[in-house]
Amino acid sequence: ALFNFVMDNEADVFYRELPKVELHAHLNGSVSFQTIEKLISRKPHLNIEHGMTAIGKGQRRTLDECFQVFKVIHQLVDTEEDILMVATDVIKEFAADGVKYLELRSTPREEENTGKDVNMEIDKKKYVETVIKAIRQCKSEGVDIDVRFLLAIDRRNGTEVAMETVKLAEEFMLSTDGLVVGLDLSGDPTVGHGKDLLPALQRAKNCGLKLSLHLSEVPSQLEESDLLLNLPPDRIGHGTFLHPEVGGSQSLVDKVVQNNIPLELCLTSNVKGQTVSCYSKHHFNYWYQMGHPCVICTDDKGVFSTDLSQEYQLAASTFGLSHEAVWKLSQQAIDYIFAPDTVKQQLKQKWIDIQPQMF
Ligand code: 6MZ
Repeated sequence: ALFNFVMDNEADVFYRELPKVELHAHLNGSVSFQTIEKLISRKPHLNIEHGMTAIGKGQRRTLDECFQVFKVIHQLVDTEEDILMVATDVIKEFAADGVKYLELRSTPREEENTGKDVNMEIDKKKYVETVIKAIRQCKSEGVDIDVRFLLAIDRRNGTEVAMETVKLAEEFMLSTDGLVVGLDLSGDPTVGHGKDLLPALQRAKNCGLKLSLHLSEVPSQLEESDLLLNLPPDRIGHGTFLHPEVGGSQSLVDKVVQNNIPLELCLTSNVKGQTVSCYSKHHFNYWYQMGHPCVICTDDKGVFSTDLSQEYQLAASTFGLSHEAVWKLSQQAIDYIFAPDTVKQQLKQKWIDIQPQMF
């Protein structure tokens, strides 16, 4: 039973050594089994077990149940010390998996921690500062990964919190010398409506923050997706139900194609969260066949018991991609990062340096 939560499989050497770009990773969904163990030992009074924080091999949950899992993890990660440890561990784990550039996203949270130490209180600003601190610590330790940060807007929190998050992102974009590159819109897709968040998202765009929006993660969001696509966003998370074959529409597809908006695709997340019935039916196939920009991502590597190497291998084995095609896929992802062109050039050089050892 224990093995269930460690990792589904381990990817082959090619996929582990493949240099990779991760663009869709929620911090608190990316907490590994090992880190969860450390958190549980810090908070035994919560009576939380591993089975409550991850979805193991062959298991599936409804998307709704997935959101219950995040609540449990948030209970375990509620002090500055926890956030620092979680962020540091997650960054080092991505680096160990061959990820050379990572955009982490997380929802700024405030925690009162009443009844405990006064200095255990955390506000949203401190939350962001703590993630930034972890990024800087890893950098100073020489961890071989370039990490950027997206502040996440949880759609269930409505208009005002969204605007507050955008203002926080603006502040940090200026004060962190480019570590904060943009915003994510996420949270339970069945709660709230995108139209309430448009002013905040528009403001973010106007001040130079990049936008990655969860779009059509569940069916019947045609109207919302259409509104959000008019911004347009810089990248799309999931986009599972955009195309007509699954109840989307050709006009949504046309907007994505005309604006050349890359899709962040998370195979295991969608299969385990049951918005996609099996790997072979994943919409990666639809967009990839069309030659549209696609980036393979993990979403929540802890919750879904996976890593980026495995996701590349799953895409390759499901859709018959050669090693060369996989290499190209990981290399092209560099073009869709939110960091500036100088960073893209550095990464492209890294891929050139590594390539001869891979083939
Ligand atoms: C939408 C998701 C998500 O922000 O506390 N999140 N939002 N769809 C998904 N598909 C499975 N997976 C994660 O990380 C956890 C939060 O990320 C968002 C949810 O808002 C979740 O509470 P942070 O670091």
